[in-house]
Amino acid sequence: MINRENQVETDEMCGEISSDLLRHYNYTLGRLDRQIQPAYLYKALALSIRDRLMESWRVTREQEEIKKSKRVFYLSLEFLLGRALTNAIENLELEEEAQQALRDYGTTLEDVQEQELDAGLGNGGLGRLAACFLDSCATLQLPVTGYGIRYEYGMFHQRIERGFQVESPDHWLLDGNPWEIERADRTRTIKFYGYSEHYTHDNGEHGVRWSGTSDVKALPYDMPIPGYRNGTVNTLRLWQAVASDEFNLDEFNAGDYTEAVAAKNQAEQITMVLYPNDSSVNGKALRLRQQYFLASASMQDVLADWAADNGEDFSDFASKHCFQLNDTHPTLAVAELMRLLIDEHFLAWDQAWQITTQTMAYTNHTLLPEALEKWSVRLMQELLPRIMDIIYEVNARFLAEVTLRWPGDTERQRHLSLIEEGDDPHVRMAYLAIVGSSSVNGVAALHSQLLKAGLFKNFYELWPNKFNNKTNGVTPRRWLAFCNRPLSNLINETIGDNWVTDLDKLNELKKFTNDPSFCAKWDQIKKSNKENLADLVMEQCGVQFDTEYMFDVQVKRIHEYKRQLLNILHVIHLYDRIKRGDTQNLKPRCVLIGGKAAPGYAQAKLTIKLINNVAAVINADPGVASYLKFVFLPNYRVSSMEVICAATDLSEQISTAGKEASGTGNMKFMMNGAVTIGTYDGANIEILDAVGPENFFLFGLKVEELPEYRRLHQPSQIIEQDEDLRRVMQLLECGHFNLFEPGLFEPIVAAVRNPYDPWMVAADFRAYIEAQQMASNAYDDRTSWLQRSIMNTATSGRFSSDRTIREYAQDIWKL
Ligand code: 26W
Repeated sequence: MINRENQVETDEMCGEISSDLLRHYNYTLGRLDRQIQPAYLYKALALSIRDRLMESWRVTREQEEIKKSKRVFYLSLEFLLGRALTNAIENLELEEEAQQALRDYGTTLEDVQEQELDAGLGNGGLGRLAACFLDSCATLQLPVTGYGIRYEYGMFHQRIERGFQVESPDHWLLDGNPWEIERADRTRTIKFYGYSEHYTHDNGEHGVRWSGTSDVKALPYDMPIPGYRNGTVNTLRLWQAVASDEFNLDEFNAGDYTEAVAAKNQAEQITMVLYPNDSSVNGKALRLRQQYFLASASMQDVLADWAADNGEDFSDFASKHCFQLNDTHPTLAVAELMRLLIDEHFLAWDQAWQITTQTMAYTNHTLLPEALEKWSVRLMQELLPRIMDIIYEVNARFLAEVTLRWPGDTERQRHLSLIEEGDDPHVRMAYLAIVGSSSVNGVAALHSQLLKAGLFKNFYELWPNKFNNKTNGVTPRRWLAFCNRPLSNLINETIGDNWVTDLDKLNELKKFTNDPSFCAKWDQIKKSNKENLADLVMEQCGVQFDTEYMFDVQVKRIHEYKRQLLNILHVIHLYDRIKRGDTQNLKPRCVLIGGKAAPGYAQAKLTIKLINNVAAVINADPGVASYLKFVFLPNYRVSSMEVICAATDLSEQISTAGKEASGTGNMKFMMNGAVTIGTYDGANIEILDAVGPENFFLFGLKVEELPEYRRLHQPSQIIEQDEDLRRVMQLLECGHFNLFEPGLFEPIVAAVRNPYDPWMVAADFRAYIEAQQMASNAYDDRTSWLQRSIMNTATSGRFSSDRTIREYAQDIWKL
């Protein structure tokens, strides 16, 4: 056994970055290249930086063990981390030294960071939120650990062929991941299949165990999560599935060794790929396996630590733990914790239930009915029989409570039941999450309101105190300080650098909206950021963006509710105005749309095709070039947003009211001084409130207006009566954008003309066009636009994830 005293301190182990870099390049990576290979230079630098995280990582862990304070576990099927290198370097304040070291190799940090693949272990907002939260927890020095899945393949790579989205696998681990540490000693065993076996303990009591299972091993990999210049390094633990040696024992015994080894694949498939569905459920058994795999591995991991210190005494467990469920995806943790406490630690139901409900907390991220998870009882019974037993018992006891509250109200019982009855009964995962938790929160004020009034109304009546709001936020480190160095330097010169961990300080910028020299610098920085984006657009799309034009940007997953279509209609309208010579007060724009469509979502994929076809017509027309450019930027991801948000003038947040739970891209744009054009939806409402209506282009129907408008909605009549929309629809319907692909866009035309269009595109068209014209006019008056831009940054303090996490820590986690 080696004593701590005998171990060399990291400080002594690490020399200069430059010598460590060389050592890792030659020895760790074993490279003998005459010419330095950029990919290996990145890796050697990453390893040198990781060395510098190690000591703080160990100390953070040890201090937590000593303090024995309450700990929080953030359970999520998705962590959309993006790149780690610059983030780690900046957090450790090693930028200068790293740049210095790289100078010897004739390169820069900016170039080397391009070698790192994004860790794309998430779809969009929900996964990126989890990453921002981890950053804030480390910065606020809170004892929070992330638990997730180490997908072999992350979010697919998107490329565009003939205007269509083409997906390819994202094998991000192929060249290894320098940031992770394998922890084989913490491997867990996860049960599947089998049956519940009832037996009698020695003391005569009744017990249940889950027998006859096919087991899979869960092997954890830890990723360091550094706080901002504070010595704290928290942990994200990602589980990988590995076949157990006993896997397919029968075949081994039958002597079919090679067949049996080959069959290990099945077990290892569990963590092979991230499901690319965003806001629509996929009922595949493999997805259910992923969810249980994460829940079981994580709960076992926590209980093992507890039992090591406290034996079988669970009396203090609830006051020392909190599990935050990122949507319903990890909700089986509720049933799994019950199972472990009852079957393996022999607690009585009531004590186990008290611990479970006291420690679990659930965050809802969507109101869309198609995104609400339901699992077939039949499937669950086969795959997770013991878990299904427990869910049935939770439900029976819960319905008894409902009966007490509303005697004889069978209608209400049916509505509240965790089981949706029918030919093929399903478990309602959101209901399991609500019943099993002490807190249920939405992610923006409006969204939390709508949860109480609609989706979860019955539960709200039953338990009003469980419900609360936690408006989302984003980390100001990645989303301002690091991705927009020039702007953050200017802010530092002007008001000092405390804003990085206290974003409300940005308020002090308000004073400078009338300072001409400050405004000129602000303008200059935006312009140079726009040049960076223009370079990216040229490289990716072959289209020249002019930095004098307004940069009008919508980047997010492609979904009908987000209404990229409305944006396209506006672009076609501008094109139509140019072609008919109505250019009087038309101001030049570069419009950029980016985002991935779920591979099975035909309408979203067709929307991408339409963007590309419209863009091809516009960009090929020299008569249009002095007013309008339009591109679809392929493979939108975290690292592209870092370039995009710093360079945007106008941020498009145009969802149908009541559909976007919060939005977080809206906050990144705002922080970087973009002005929003948006609907009264999600966190837009709070952004509008913070920045003031004169600095925000609001348009469109409000949630409370929609039902009435839906009843009377006659899109074809709107089209008939609105000359601009009529002309736009004519261009679409006559095949102007698909001359050689007849009929291709019929589903899109039909969607706009559908009287039951859920997204109300035609209804908001006129208001949108008018708001766009106001934005154009405003941009034309550059001095006042700059003031608007500065005001957006200055009032973005509320949208720091530090604020959000403080609220979670206080109200839910009780840290
Ligand atoms: C089960 C398939 C599935 C996968 C992901 C269903 C639903 C989802 C998520 C709810 C999609 C998502 O990312 N939601 C977004 O969460 C963000 C963070 O709270 C919000 O800002 C977005 O408004 C919300 O759409």
